[in-house]
Amino acid sequence: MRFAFLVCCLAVAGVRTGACADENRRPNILFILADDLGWGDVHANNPGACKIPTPHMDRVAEEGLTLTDMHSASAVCSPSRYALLTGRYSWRSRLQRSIVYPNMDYLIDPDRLTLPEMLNKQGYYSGIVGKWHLGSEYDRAVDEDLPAGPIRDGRHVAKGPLTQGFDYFYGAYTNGETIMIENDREVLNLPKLEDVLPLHTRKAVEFIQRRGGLKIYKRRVPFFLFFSMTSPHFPLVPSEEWKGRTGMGDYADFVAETDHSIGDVLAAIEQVGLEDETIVIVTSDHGEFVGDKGLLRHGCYTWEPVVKVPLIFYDPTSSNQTSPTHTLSNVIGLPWPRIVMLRGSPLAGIAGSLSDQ
Ligand SMILES: [Ca+2]
Repeated sequence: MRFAFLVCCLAVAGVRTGACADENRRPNILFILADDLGWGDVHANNPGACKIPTPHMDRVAEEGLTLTDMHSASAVCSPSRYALLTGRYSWRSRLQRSIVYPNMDYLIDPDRLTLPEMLNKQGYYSGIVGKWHLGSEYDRAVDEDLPAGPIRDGRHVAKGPLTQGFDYFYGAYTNGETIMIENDREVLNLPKLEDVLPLHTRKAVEFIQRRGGLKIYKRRVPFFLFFSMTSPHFPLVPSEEWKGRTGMGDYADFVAETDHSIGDVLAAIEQVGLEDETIVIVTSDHGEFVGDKGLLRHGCYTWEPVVKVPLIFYDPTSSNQTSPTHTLSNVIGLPWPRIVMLRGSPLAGIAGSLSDQ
């Protein structure tokens, strides 16, 4: 299969190869992936019915491009994320159903080309902050020496995001996890799940501040930040500041807090002066899990609300954006040629560097 996702991400990023390459024009890429965020729960997508305030995503949608008929590669987390990072449907891997559980092996073949590896070859510095959910080398669930309580100082993680092309990782391996890992070591055990989203947001902001603070990198080493959020996935754990704020229950509060976190990260981009050279993509690994009326009945099945996802795209380096776009699309590849066409980026110039997956 054509490695469509990577083709298009590079093209979206305006990456060019060969003698005409212009190092200084490569934009940063801020890729924000919510977790189980329903298409209709972004106010800009559904203004007639959505009562949840999402002003930050709405602002990106207003200034950029929205794709209104976008679908995920799967109805659950791990296979969708596998597809995003490899440009390959999960059923081509050994994961034929469900997700990666703690007692399962690491999913991505170490030899398989990933999105951050491709971008790194083009000169990008790649970071992931938040959720991984594609397996790790060790397993606390079956290893009695790895209790779920206090962390083991400096516990080493043999396989994870750093072995798949990311230069930096801060986050957790899955939802409901309070143990944080920085790069390849456990560093913190949070007291409660409500602290996870605020912490990940702060770490994403710090990543941007570090990149923005390095003037030489700002000019010559663009970054790819994959802000892989754990929200608004179940368990619904809005922080104390947000609990009860919408008056519509924990799910609405958690979506509102998710939007607020996205706002913090966007503000960080502006604070370090990178807003004119950073592409922003906001989407979700799949659609709603909770379902209407707060019932846990939709999740995991290929019903439309579960596979239809929001996708908002903002490219400050392009003046050729229109919104919205209603073409039927899938995040594994189909939308990117459309975006490329809208940007006018030369797809042919990078085709030779791609692999069939
Ligand atoms: Ca998910």
